[in-house]
Formats: sequence, structure tokens, C-alpha cells
Amino acid sequence: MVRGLCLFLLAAGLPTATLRAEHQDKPRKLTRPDGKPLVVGFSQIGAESAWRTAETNSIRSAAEQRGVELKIAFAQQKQTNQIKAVRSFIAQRVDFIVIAPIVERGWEPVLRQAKRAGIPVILVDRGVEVGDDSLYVTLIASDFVEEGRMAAEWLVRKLGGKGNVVQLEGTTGSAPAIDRKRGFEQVLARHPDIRIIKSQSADFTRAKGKEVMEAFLKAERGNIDAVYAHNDDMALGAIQAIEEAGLKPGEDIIIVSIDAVRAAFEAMVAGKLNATVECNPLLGPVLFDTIEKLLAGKQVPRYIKQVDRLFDQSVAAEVIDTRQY
Ligand code: GYE
Repeated sequence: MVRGLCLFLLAAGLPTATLRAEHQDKPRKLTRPDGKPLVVGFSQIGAESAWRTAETNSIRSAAEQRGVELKIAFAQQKQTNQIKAVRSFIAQRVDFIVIAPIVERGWEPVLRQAKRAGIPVILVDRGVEVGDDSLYVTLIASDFVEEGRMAAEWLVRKLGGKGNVVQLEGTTGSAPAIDRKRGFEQVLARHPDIRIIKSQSADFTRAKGKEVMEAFLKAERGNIDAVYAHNDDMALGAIQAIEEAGLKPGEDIIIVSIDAVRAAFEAMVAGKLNATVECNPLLGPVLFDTIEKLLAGKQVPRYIKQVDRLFDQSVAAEVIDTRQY
């Protein structure tokens, strides 16, 4: 256990930092005060998307570079498994606990246990809803409302302000599903001739994206101008469903999604996906830089915001080889 509770106090009251995840050239080894390797427990959601795999790999390799002993527990999309994993990290008295929380609610009891044990908690990629802000040190994540707005603004232009949209939502109750819907719908509220005619969760997976899109096409064939998917994997599933229905994705139906994973760039180059909003999963370096600061007794902001941008077909071919995930 490192410095325990005081880290929570140090983190309080600081503004948001905005940054792009950057790789340090030669990251320093992180150790406990007794010189032994630092131990970090990471409760990961699972492996539902290419984004998540990229995040896991980034955190794994950043830990390796810094000589950190990383214990990863994959929760197979279940919050109960995540809570069990966090309890076990507390029992093992790890130095830091990192959580990518599947949903926003239901975290207070276990976070209180971690706080009582004096183990600092860092949230990565998704936020939680808790009444007591001191239950975690910082959140390292993108602004999902802003991502939803970017997708909507692009789509409004593409549709010329008029059309029917179907929405493939992410995991119900998760921060990115809630906020990407909110941001998108905020923009659409100013454009009454664009309507969301169907909206359903497809759990951030390609298989469910295909399944839900098949159902949408069955119910609304000929009536769908665009798809808004809360991640690329669901958009890629929808593309398959659209093709199997004898339509041209990217032409007959416009598709915009979020993440900007490599497969999305390939789909844009092939003309099947129209645009994707980046959501940076390469959080390993910024996560361990933050831990390093906390170990040195420095303050860190409550929210370390990752900056995202939108890519569309017009730049896909040029940009694809520069992508890191
Ligand atoms: O967009 C999606 C994933 O939490 C930001 O989770 C992440 C989201 C990401 O499965 O692909």
C-alpha cells in the first residue's frame, strides 16, 4: 500500500487536464517505497470490441515498460465479476486499483472498501456515478457527450438536415452509451427534420450490431437513411446486415460511428463506412504517468480528458497507415 488516503486528498479540487496520450521515450521504473515492484490491480470489462483489446494491450505494455506487476481480471461484461475482482485486489493489498467500470451505477460500497483500505482507485475510460467524489482519485477518459455531438454534426451536414436515423446503442447503463446518445440527441433536437426512428442496445459487439440492424431493416426497410452506432464494432455488424439485405452500406445507408479502430478505416477506404469519431484507447502511458505523479506526492486533476477528432472517408486512405490501433 502506498501513502494510502492522502492521495485522495491531494487529488481533490484540481481542474480538468486535457491531453493526448503521449508515449514517454524512456519510462521510469515504478517501485514501492521499499524498492519492490509496484503492484497494480486492473479490473477490465472484457474483450467485447477492438477498442477494448487495444486498451488492454496499451495498459499491459505500459506496465511492462515500467516494471509494474499488473494483475488483470477480465469481468466478461459483468459488474458482479468486477466487484469481486476489486475485493480480491483489496485483499491482496495491491498498491493501486484501476477500474474500467462497465456501468455507471452500483460502485459505492466496493469503492468505500478500497478507500477504507487506503488503496487509491483510478478509473479508466468510463466514469461512475457516486455521491462521494473522494471515492476515486481521477478519471482518465474521453468526453463521450462531445463524441456524440461530433457524430451528429457531421451527420446533419451529410443528410442536408433531413432524414431517418437508426441508433445502435452501447451497453445499457454504461457511460459511453448514455453520453453518446445524449450528445447526439442534443444536436438533433435543433434539426426537427432528422428523426431517430429506432434505437436499441447492441452491447458494443459486432454480432449484436448485425442482429439488431437486421431487425431494424425488417421493420423499416426503405425508410432508413442513416445509422448512428455508438462504436465501430456495432457499425461493422450493421454493414454486414445491410449488405445481406441487398443494399449498399455507405451509399444507400449512411453510417457514422465512434472509436476509429483500424477495421473502421478499412471499411471507410472500401466506401462502406462514412465517418468515425476517434476515442483514444491508448491509455496505458497516461495511466502510469498519473500513478508516477501520485507516487511522487504530486497533485493530479480529477478528470484527465482525452481529446478526440472525427475522420471521414475523404481522409481515410491517407490516415490509415498512421493509426496505432
Ligand atoms: O467505445 C467501445 C467499448 O468504454 C470507451 O467501450 C469505451 C467503449 C468503446 O467496447 O468500443
